[in-house]
Amino acid sequence: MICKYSFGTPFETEAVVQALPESDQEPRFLTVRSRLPLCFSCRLGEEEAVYGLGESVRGMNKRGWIYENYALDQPHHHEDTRSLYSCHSFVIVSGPERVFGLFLDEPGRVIFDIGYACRTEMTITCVQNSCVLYEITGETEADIVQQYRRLIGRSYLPPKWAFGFIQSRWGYKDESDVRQVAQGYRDRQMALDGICMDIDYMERYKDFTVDPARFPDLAALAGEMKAQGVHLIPIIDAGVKIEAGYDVYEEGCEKGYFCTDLEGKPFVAAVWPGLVHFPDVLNPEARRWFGQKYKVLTELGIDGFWNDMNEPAIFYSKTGLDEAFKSIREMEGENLGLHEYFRMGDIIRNMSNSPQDYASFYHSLSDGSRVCHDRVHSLFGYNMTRAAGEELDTLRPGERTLLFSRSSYPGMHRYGGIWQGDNKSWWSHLALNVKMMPSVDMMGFLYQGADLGGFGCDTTEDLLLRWIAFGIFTPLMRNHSAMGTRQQELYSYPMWETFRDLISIRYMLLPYLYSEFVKCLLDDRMLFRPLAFDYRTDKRAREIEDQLLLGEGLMLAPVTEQNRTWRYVYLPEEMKLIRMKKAGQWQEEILPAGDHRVEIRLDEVVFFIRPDKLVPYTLRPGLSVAETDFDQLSILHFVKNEGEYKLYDDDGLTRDLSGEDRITTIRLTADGTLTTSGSKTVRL
Ligand code: MIG
Repeated sequence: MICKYSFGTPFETEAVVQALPESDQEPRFLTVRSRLPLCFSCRLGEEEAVYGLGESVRGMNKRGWIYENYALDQPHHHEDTRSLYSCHSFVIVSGPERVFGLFLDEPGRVIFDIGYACRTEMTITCVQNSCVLYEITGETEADIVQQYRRLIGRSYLPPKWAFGFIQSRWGYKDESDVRQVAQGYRDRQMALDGICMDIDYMERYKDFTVDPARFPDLAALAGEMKAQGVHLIPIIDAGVKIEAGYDVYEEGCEKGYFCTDLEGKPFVAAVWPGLVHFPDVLNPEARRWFGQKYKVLTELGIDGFWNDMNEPAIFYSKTGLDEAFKSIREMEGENLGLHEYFRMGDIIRNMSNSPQDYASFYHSLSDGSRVCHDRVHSLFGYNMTRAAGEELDTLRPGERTLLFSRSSYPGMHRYGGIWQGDNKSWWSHLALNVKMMPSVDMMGFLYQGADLGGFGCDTTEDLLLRWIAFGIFTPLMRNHSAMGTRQQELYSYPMWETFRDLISIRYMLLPYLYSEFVKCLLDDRMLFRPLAFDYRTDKRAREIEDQLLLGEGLMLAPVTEQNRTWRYVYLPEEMKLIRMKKAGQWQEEILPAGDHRVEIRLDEVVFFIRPDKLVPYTLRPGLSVAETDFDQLSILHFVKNEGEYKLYDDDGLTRDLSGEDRITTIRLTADGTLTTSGSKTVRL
């Protein structure tokens, strides 16, 4: 059951798709501590865990830290980081006596103190003194997640090819770089489905332009790549460059489609292109206009995009820069004490993503009113991606388009996926990737993943191997790295054959991964779950954060430490261990419930099958999703009595998901009798 309570003057975010009546009672789980500022509190029992907050640092259980939901371009995902790119204000409090969910639909700053000031208390502060609060009660975490997801609507479905391996790097500067990457993979028979094009493909970083010198014929290149099974995925940044003669800029000014300053003139900020205006994506007309611009690229055969810098990130604003210079000039000639010296550094650093800038521009809403950006800050990425998602549906009728965004808010999950932002090539960030998967899933962003190998800093071959070994299970499987860091293409490493083999496992498991993804989407369930959600009464399982459940049949236990060839794995029940080196080659062993010391060498993947579960796989994985055979299947299985699996499949492109013919039912009994009904051929 969901109860809705409104406080202050909430802003209509369009996160929620269900109209619910306002409750006339006081909230049941939260105490209203004060209305100015708007602050709620809730006692936390000793054994209660708090799950959620989507994209955020630390563990699956968020207890013991303070988080600020206010979209931020934050490349430092440290333990003490309070904000990342997205704002996901949904949590579940779960303990032996009660379980309930809280969703705070509020796009201004929301602070979740989860046992930080006081270990046994959670306080939630809405800095703008408004919010719509939803309290969700249910039997289990899964039940609450499902209700939450039905409240916010069905998740985005990418095309099937988006489940293939994607190579990316900030630094591919021209078509010969792109060709070289495709060839690097092809020559070594390593699977590849996409190459991301970062900001250098654009002409002076202008959205919806292609640099004619570096990419003289993008349509031809896209066609050439597609013939090899590779899709090109260009980046789109939030800011539109101010440049006379640039159509997007001129049209935007003329039609009043940019965010404005106090006086009503287009607001000026500086990002990669230099000075820019931001499209006013909160305005439906401007949103339609911006979304239609993607046509420039879809007409060239592009069918995938990633939206970046849409918190929106601001390096500096004109006013901020003037003020900074002024303050520094005032210091000139003065006796520069250490205090002033450090302040000088702060003045420069604080120019980026400054609260003052966010408080100094406005959105024009459809009813003619204006709202200060600060009030609705976390909605920008959502609406930029919504602009793209809505219009791509008309630009590419009948076909799905790959779309993922850096910043997001609930509601955006209907239009695209997300990546987990600028992580680093650190072992701790591999562990963070693992922990963030279920939290982000909870929010409805099923299509998600982190930059495999790490974005910032130099990676190492062993880190990349372990990261890929985990990444073969994440829906978005993308290797991405920052300019200036060590090359991260898998074929450039001495152990490239191992990388090739690990990736082949991904393609082998695609029928299961795709089927589970779509089934979770249709049922509003989570693909990745903490053990705590499925083994609710197992006290030991409730504290495990370095293992994950994937779909109905699998449990993962990745290695996330350097120089380790083994790890402890906890099995809440008897399971079958699968040790795989490449598609089609594995050893298996049945292990009893309890703790196990499991060898996991650098060139292998270990995962577990739960009792009476079947995991279909293809007998013929290809070098791309298109080349992969989804019809001739076999199954990994651990059947003690009887196992049944309903496999979902489709053409990977159509948006309509109905039709009984998409389901193949596979049944296996302990005596080895296999029965199948549906269109697939399945053999043992
Ligand atoms: O300020 O486009 O998160 O994936 O490679 C950096 C360059 C801008 C940040 C994105 C990253 C991308 C990078 N961008």
